[in-house]
Amino acid sequence: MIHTQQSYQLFHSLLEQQHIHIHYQPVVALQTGDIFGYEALTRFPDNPYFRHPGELFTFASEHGKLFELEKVTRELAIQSVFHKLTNNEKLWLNLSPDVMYDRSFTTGYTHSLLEKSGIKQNQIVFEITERSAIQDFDSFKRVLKHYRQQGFLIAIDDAGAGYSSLEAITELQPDYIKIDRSLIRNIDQSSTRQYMLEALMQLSSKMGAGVIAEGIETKEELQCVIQNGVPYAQGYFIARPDYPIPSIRDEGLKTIQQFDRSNDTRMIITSSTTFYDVISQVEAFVGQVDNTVILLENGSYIPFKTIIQFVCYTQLHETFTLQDKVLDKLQRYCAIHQTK
Ligand SMILES: [Ca+2]
Repeated sequence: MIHTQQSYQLFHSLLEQQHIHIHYQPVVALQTGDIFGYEALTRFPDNPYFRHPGELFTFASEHGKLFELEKVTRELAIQSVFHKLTNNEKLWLNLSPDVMYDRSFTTGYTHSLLEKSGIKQNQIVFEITERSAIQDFDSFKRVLKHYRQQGFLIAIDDAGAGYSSLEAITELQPDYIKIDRSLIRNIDQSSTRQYMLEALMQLSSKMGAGVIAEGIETKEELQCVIQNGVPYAQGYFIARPDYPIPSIRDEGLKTIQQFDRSNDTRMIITSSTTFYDVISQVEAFVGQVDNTVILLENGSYIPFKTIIQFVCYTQLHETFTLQDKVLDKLQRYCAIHQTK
């Protein structure tokens, strides 16, 4: 009881005397090594009652102070970063579902805070933590819709850590999926973890969500996630959370920039590229999926590459002849499809 009272006093003094501060951990784009944004993480001085942020947030939640604590940390996170954040960079803010339900969260002070700081809504990603608190997906989806309509983005934290995260991903259709560090640890040595990553990558690409691998601590883990086509990553090997905002560690940057991408399927279409060139590239790509087949109901199968060729040719054959230069036509073709 005494312990609780002292914890309570400490909690309030942390909040009121502004002992809480924010560290920022970079999220890096794995194709280029550019910084994609930062996750804001709560920090406070060493003390006998709260050893790490998780304990502080649990205490706040148990004593009805979570909203207050998250408000302070969110405001600090925006205030301490705004003069450093470029237009292309995003800011990930951890948020409990409970807080998003709270009416006073929706009153728009986040807006006025953003207006003052010059950060746009679509630079803010609410990172949903503590999925166990999402009891009712339908009502939570309505809450998220409210934020989405204002331009905010949504990420699911700790994906792959348990069944509930898969449910959250499919139900909530987030803009970003953060792969839990438990799945990333030693992923280079575990084919099972790589299969799980692959499955999450497929799920996210079907839903148009970006994937961020969290907790990268070794060069081998970083190489493995690049190899698996993960677009973004964060972790100690790339940069530790810090303030002022840290840059990417040399070793991490080197690993990203020197990664051998020669096996990647990519092509640059210039004004002299012909449709034949594009088809050749597709042929090269389908060579990589030689063993994949689509099973039919009657027990027969069609090779996956045949399906890709079929789709390509039928969609494009009326638009192009093989000798056609494609850049201009392709741009028009794609524009037509985007507006549909
Ligand atoms: Ca997080």
